[in-house]
Amino acid sequence: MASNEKLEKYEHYLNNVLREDLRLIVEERERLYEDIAAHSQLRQTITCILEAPGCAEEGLRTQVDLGSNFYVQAHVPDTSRIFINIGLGFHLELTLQEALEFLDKKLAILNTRLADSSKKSAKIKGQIKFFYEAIKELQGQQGVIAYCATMVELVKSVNVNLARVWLVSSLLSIILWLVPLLLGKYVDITFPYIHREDIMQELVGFVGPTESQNVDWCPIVSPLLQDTVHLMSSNVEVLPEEEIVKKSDVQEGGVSKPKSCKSRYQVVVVVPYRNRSTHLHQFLTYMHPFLTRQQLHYRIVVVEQSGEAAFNRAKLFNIGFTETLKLDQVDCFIFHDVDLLPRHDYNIYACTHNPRHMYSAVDIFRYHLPYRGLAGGAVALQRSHILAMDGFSNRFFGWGGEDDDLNARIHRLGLVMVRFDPAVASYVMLTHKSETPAQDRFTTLWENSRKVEKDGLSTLEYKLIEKKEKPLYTLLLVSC
Ligand code: NGS
Repeated sequence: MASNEKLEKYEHYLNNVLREDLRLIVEERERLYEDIAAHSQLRQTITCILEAPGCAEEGLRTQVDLGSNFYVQAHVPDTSRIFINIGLGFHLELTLQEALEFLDKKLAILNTRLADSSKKSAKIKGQIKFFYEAIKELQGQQGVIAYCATMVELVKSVNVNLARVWLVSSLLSIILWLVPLLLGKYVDITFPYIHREDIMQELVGFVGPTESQNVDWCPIVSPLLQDTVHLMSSNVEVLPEEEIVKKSDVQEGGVSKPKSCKSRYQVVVVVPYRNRSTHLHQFLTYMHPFLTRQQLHYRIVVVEQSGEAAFNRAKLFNIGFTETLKLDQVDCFIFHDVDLLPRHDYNIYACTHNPRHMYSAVDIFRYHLPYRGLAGGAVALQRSHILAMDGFSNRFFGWGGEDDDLNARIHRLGLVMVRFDPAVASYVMLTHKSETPAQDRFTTLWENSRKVEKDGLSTLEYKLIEKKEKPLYTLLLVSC
């Protein structure tokens, strides 16, 4: 098929089939959200009536909407029964208890439908992206064909030195190919962020066997999340240890989980550390309430490097991973610098299907990323992915490069790194002296990209000096 014919066909399918399917699914999701909200509200009203003292004897005083913002006062003498709309215009008279049971079943069905339609919409979005990329590629090909044709016409029509035309046109083509290549690599202009409304469906719900069995699942979106962002690097507070423990109900080892419901996500936050006690205190003061508001079941593990050897951030991650698995069989790990604080509660600290670079915007970069493949600061990785890529490299002593090596490992696995919307994945970095980059980091990176010998969890060697469950975190004191 000629490429412009193919292009037309793809564009038609994208605009008339896929976008239409997506519109219908989005409408269906909105209807489901409305339905869920209406049923939840009714459930809450019935619970209130059941719990209100004396309501059964005195009845219920309420207001009825007559339309156009006119209300009349009304009195319901008998609140023991209620008419429920069961669909198709049928209403059923039920006792309040029966109505609650009906509403619970109905809400469960609506939530299952919502999850189905979220899956469908993710699939269609994937297809749209695929066709969009294919169209871009075809348009690129057509551009090159058109450019060559113009050059041939030019040569034919003008009587000039052919060798010079060839030279100039080759130079022009090289520049034309290089500009987008360089822009794409160093400037973050086209990175596909996960939008805020899609975050919940991108998360993978791993829960361990220790999760309480006799309470309900926590809601999909935690009701404790706060929408306003007050955090700035200048106003990060520190609280006494006991106050943090009390505020977030933290157990020994820096473990916490919701009391009233079963968490949907279990996660371990691994923090590499040396000589930054103020930052660690600020981190713990901020992160415990933050993770608690997200209704996560989590543990904070601090891996402290002792001795004089240069700091080896990635090796500390390997140690944190290995030692934590001896405590809990957790499937989701977040490897996190001590000086980074997330500004937004909707930046949920659970794993996504793909590895995730946690920040899309940081105050010190004026809320822009320096380059597209950046994997520093904080990443969320599934246990299976960590094992498949043999963890991190142990060979990066000193500042820099180990995160670029991680990025290469992820690519070698055939995975891509994702990020949340910058409005959500926005961070503050606590101020500190900038580090001197390690001289050999580029050599190590280069060697690692070509090497066949193993380097990672399978070759990890370290000395565990102390392993202790402290009130706010699990400490691993190690020498590398
Ligand atoms: C790159 C480093 C990364 C580092 C990133 C951002 O140059 O390790 O800068 O650094 N890679 C190498 O040096 C090979 S930052 O601006 O956050 O200090 O993460």
